[in-house]
Amino acid sequence: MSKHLTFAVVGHVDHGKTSLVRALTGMETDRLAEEKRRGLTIELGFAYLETPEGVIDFVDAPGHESFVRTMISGASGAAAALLVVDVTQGVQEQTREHLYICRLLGIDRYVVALTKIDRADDEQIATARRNTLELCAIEQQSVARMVPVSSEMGTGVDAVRHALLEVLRETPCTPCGKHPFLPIDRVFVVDGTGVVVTGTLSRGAINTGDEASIWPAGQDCVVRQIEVNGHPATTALPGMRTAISLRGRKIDNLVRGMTLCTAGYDRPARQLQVSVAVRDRGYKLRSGDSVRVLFGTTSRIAKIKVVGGHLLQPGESGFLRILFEEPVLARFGQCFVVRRLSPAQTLGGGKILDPCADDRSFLEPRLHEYLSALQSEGLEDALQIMVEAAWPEGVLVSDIEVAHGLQPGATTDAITGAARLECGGRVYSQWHCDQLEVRIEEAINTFHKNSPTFVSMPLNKLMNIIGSGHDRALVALMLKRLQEKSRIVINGAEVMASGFDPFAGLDAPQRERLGKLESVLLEANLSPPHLEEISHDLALDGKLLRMLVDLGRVVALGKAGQQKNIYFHRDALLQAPGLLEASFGLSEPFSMSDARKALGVSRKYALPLLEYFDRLGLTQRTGDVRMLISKK
Ligand SMILES: Nc1nc2c(ncn2[C@@H]2O[C@H](COP(=O)(O)OP(=O)(O)OP(=O)(O)O)[C@@H](O)[C@H]2O)c(=O)[nH]1
Ligand SMILES: [Mg+2]
Repeated sequence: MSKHLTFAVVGHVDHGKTSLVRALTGMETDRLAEEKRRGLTIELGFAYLETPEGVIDFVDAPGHESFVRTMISGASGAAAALLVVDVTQGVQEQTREHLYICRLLGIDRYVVALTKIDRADDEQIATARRNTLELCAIEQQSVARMVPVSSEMGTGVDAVRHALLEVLRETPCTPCGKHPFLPIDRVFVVDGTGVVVTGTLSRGAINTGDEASIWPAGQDCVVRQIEVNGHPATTALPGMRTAISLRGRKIDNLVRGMTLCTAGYDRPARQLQVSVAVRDRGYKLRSGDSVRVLFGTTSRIAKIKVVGGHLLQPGESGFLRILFEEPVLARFGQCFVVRRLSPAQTLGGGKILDPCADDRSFLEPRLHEYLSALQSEGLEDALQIMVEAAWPEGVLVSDIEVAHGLQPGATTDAITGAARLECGGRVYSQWHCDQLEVRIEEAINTFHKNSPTFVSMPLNKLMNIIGSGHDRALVALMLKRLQEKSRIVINGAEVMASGFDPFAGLDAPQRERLGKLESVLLEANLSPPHLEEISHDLALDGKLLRMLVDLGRVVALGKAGQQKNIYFHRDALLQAPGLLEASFGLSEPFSMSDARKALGVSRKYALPLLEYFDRLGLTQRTGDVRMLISKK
């Protein structure tokens, strides 16, 4: 696909922007009757020039000071500017303001057209050239191409075209990426086609048939047809002037300022965090000020808060939190302009560093550091600050993707760098996770120390000790890591330190009683005595019995729904299925009384035993009979 570059055509009112676009392209961009009558551009105009090397798009902006907002919405999609200066007047107020705005919008490729040379002498042309160069120097813009032209006579038009082409040639293609973001600058209805929206695609590719969302109208719609520069296309790429006809519900109330995007990726927010530079001649920015904020084709009144202070003086740079009444949709890295409400004046601008800053209170202590990292494109550092500040909650992967303009899926590596860990769709700081791991191990060891006769620690107890703020999935992962390092043993809902010897804390008489208890139960085989019968003889301590149960050496059984107070030795239980198999094989059903005989026990033991085998899946009950289940 050939190259595309959009030029914003900017400059003071009446300096000849529309005439130059017409001379370059043969297209008339002043379409409104009022524009024709007053000889004044009011709305954005669109034209293009097809060349063998690619397409140059023009967004013809109005020059009148009353329409600066319209100019901003036109220029915000452009990657280059054609600055028009009438040599008979030289640099004027909107020449300055437009160039300044272009700089704020991140435009750094220019062609300057010195127009109306048919009405000026050489000295006027030389003065206009000098003044313009001075202005460009002030605005720190290098303008390599400055072309004298008369749109009226046609002189120099080819030279302007040539200069534009050179810029096109020098401009690298914009990376494509996913998730289109199209600030809408025009909406109209075409008979037989329906609703059409246009704009300069600022991110991602759009294909016919794609599903899209229009924000804030919220309608889900489908891209029916795409038109790029008057030609049908199947795909539109970033940087292209794009017209899209839509199919969908409730798309008849769309207006400029809305954005076509992918549902579920971009997120509207009431707060943005931005870097800002205040215009050096002009006004201060103060926390609490109401201002107009413009980005893409969006223009809203909002309140500002200076991050880490109250005031930014003219010429100063800093960070702002911008608070809107209603949510707005912005994207990471998008440029914005901030204007005074009355009298309307451009105060400054910068870049949107956090397009969804609604829930960022956790970042507050490190906000300046975080925004500084983002401003200097230190994504790695910014991510690290974010996840550290978000401990112990962590940050959703999808939040990180949107906040930092990352592509979903493919960026997992970037998100989970060496110092971060992903678990359950959230990202955590590795350092904090390591600390958590240490705390978990300490908590288990402390439990063993304080409760030496407990073989293991219930996980619920562990969760209570390490704090409820931790996600269970993260704790589970830390436990798994400890288990992989053979530091702990997990047994169902219980956990124990690997090196823990539950018998180490017993004194000699306790050990003796424990040994006796085991041998009594073992000897009793499948008909163990009732506890009361032996507890007196053994001076039995409930803790000792529980230890054997926790260790799995003794199993407590009882009738379904009743207390489990019959204690079998594990080794005795292990023999039982073999006894049943010897009597009935795998195919012969047996009743309770058959089982009693085969096992040599009374009904009191047979019932809990068979129910236990049912639970283990060793036997299967059908009515009054059971069968052994083949383990093959
Ligand atoms: N003689 C002469 N007149 C010109 C030239 N370019 C533009 N004009 C005239 O200047 C007037 C303003 O031209 P436009 O092209 O409408 O100016 P503009 O910058 O688009 O004005 P706005 O969009 O309203 O800011 C018109 O009457 C044009 O005919 C030129 O090169 N030579
Ligand atoms: Mg015009």
